Amino acid sequence: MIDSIILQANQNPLQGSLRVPGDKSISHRAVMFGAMAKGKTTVSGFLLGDDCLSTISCFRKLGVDIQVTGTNVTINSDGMENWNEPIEILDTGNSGTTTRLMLGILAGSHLHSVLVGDESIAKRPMKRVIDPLRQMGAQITGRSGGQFTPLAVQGTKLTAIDYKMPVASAQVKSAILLAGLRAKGITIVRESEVSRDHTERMLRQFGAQLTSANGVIQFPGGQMLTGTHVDVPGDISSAAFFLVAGVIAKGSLIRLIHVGLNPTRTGILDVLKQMGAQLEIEPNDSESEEPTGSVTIRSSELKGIEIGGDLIPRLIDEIPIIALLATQAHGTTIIKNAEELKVKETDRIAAVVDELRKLGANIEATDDGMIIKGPVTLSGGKLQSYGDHRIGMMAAIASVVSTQPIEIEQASCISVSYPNFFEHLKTVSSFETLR
Ligand code: SPQ
Repeated sequence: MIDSIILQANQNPLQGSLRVPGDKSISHRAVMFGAMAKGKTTVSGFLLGDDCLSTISCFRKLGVDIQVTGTNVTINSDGMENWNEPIEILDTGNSGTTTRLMLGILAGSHLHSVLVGDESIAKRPMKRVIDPLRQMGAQITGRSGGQFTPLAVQGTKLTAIDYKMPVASAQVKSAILLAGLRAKGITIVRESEVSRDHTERMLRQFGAQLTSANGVIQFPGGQMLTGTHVDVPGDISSAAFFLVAGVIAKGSLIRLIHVGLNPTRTGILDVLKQMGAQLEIEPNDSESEEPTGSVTIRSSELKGIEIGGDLIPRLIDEIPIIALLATQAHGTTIIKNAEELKVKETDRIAAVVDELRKLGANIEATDDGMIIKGPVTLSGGKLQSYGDHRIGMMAAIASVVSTQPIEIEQASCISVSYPNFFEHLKTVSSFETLR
């Protein structure tokens, strides 16, 4: 099977308005919370990406009734205490979020279950989740003492812990909080750098009591969740690819509507502003837990900046596309404190540096990030996605400024988070697919 796509170099302006697909982090959580809650949960704007479909498939194997009609999902559940013990393995596919959050959920259940993902998941560190869960009493075994999938979970009674996070990770925080739902006592999580807070917001939305202030989250165990409606906004991590396309392709104007503007996710907007992008943000008036709005971007002259510290968790998934952005900015961009990139779907520091260099970028890897000097005219060539959706989309967006066509190998991985990415790219450009 040929799994590559060739994009013609397109140096024409990009124009148009897009509604990017639903937020991946929120879509996963909507299904997980709906399955844990008692009653009916309805979800609109759900992301039909491969990762979120893996989450649905795992809960169906626990006997939860989940109906999908377009981007609407309905979950009917009698609560997690009525789930069935799965007779099949729970396949989490390429999804780190599914794997890590499921560990927290299953640890305090009454079930035995086995979690397996793809080759990339098998390499991603699970110890960071399993260590605190074991402190709560969880019984989890797996390869290398439980560091890697496949992982077997024997659900058991848990006790709350007071946990200081060693890394900024929403997945670790969420796994502990979700285990805390079933634990005896008050679970406390302390973050030195705040990671995305969709779990905290959604726990409240499903009726739970939780406090969060100054990086300390306190969550009393033994609470019941009640089914509700979740409206999933567009994913700012997906919007980021078109924001960058719009700012680097000369003469462009792109508007993105109904995008999530949760402040724990909007680091990309801060970076664009600091680099000099002409950006308009119009927040929507809404009662919803998750802030949303429209963002309009125009092509702009950009300057290099330094990106690090507590900004990193607010844009961690956007760093590949920020690296491409920096190749078009005047001066030097330094990205630091981003060593977490090494344990994503692939080593995103190595992948970004290797692939952008193939196009002629002036970029070098550091221990915790990269240094990029610009502006550079990018050529074309054959790029590898490494099966990582964000690297694949970075390569595709490079075609809006490259002088020659760009071929992307293993391009189908983009459907992990953005199944209609190429249609959207076509909508805003006069881009043509050669194969
Ligand atoms: O789910 P997965 O595979 O880990 O997805 C990624 C991505 O690029 O889409 C990371 F590879 O996003 C993570 C993100 O990096 C999704 C996430 C979440 O939904 O809680 C949190 C972040 O990961 P972490 O390790 O910082 O908790």
